[in-house]
Amino acid sequence: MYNMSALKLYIGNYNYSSWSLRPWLVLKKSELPFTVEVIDLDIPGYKDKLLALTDAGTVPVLEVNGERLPDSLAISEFCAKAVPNLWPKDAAARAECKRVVKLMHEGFADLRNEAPMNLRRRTSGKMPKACLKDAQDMVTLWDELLSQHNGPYLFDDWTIADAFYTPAATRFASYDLPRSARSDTYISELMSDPDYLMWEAQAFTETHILPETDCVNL
Ligand SMILES: N[C@@H](CCC(=O)N[C@@H](CS)C(=O)NCC(=O)O)C(=O)O
Repeated sequence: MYNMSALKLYIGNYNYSSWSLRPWLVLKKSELPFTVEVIDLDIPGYKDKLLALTDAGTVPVLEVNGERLPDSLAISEFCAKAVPNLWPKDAAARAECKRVVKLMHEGFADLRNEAPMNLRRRTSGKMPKACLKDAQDMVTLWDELLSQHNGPYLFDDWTIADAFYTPAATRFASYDLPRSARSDTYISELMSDPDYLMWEAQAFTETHILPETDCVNL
């Protein structure tokens, strides 16, 4: 049995590290106690620090009693094994939820690359076509799921899927990406979540700036 008081999550910058935000939200919702260590990304020597943590050379990393587990989805699965309710209870809904989490974990590359998470940013510049296509596909996915459930989340109650789509929701806000009224309500729900707001408050205090993602206009 794990000593749950010994969980430590290594994350990247609050403002930029979308992969870190996901398991951080899952850990908050799990109510498992954990501590956080920030590794400032993209400064000299950061990669060595990441590689000293795990061979993956990325954050997030969860330290559990001295063992280190990389990858946002693996960490989320770890939490879901420790506490109930992070996946839907119903087997069919759970399978569908895992499918859409996998979609986010592996896909929407153009949205991720062309509209990097940057919580401080607000712009309405023209976005590349491929990025708009990913955004449209995501809105279609959200609208389908929201119409099949009672909301406010993709599978009624909050699940790991909502953690995985929260960084994407912030991109719609940062880059003013087109969305339906239903998806707009969902985005607002995710971005007014009290745990998300705690994370965002940290991002607003960070002083590290990546010029290529922080310029005022695209
Ligand atoms: N599949 C990994 C991706 C993790 C990832 O790419 N993290 C970024 C930060 S958001 C990173 O550590 N980048 C390090 C680098 O660019 O060298 C996950 O789900 O955790």
